[in-house]
Amino acid sequence: MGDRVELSAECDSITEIYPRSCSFVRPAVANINQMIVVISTVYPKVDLHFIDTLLFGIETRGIDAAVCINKSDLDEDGSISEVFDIYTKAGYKTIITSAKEGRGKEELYALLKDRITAFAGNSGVGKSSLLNLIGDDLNLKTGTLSEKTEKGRHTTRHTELLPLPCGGYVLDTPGFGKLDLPPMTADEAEKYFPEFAPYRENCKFTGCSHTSERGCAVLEAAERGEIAQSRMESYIDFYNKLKEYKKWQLK
Ligand SMILES: Nc1nc2c(ncn2[C@@H]2O[C@H](COP(=O)(O)OP(=O)(O)OP(=O)(O)O)[C@@H](O)[C@H]2O)c(=O)[nH]1
Ligand SMILES: [Mg+2]
Ligand SMILES: [Zn+2]
Repeated sequence: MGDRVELSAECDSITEIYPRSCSFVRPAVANINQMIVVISTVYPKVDLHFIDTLLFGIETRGIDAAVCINKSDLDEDGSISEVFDIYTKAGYKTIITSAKEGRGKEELYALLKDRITAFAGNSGVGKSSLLNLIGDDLNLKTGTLSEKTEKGRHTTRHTELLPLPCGGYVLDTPGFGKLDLPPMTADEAEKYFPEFAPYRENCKFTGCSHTSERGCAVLEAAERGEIAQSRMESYIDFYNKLKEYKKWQLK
């Protein structure tokens, strides 16, 4: 969803599909300039590793990423502020919303204005509900959660491109919970963790992998709490997984 095409004079067929400026397999979208990763800390509970995989994939496409923590009305144990700190510290614009109570509507609106944005995240986090909050007439179908698993029921089945009253477009996408890492060598992974940038020049060894070296400025920053522990763990996991990639998988 999101391809730019040329139509025949009668507008009944596609005569050309233009090259994509960026494209994703999950969610299946193209030519967007921003992706908002929607999280809920309860029902369904956030999986930080999955969120980091999503953000990593967005970074590799060179488009803007933002984080939206929804269902703030259900926050009982303060985990929203923990997650907020993790992604703010990582340099991502992070907002807190409640589609149920209308919290964060203005901030979300400001983020979407005049841009082409795709929403991404697990099923049941409230992507469609947030869009209904923004565009009063959208009337997107929203789902219930499975009582047994507290997970979403994959209510949105297809990606929908919606024009916004404030200017811009937004793509509502079906939720998903698993994602492969984009193919690259392990040494490239550090580029896609924006919060490493101020530190990586100061590592003792050139070619430092930031996974275990002595004198690694990135690991030291994590030690001091300037880089979130969960982000560091995701990075080390990605690095090790990418090391396992075979040459043919990098093509
Ligand atoms: N309490 C609360 N419930 C919410 C909020 N946002 C969404 N929900 C509920 O969460 C459930 C799932 O919402 P959806 O908007 O369908 O979630 P989705 O992310 O679009 O899910 P998929 O389409 O399956 O990917 C529904 O029962 C919503 O009413 C919120 O801010 N607070
Ligand atoms: Mg939906
Ligand atoms: Zn290092």
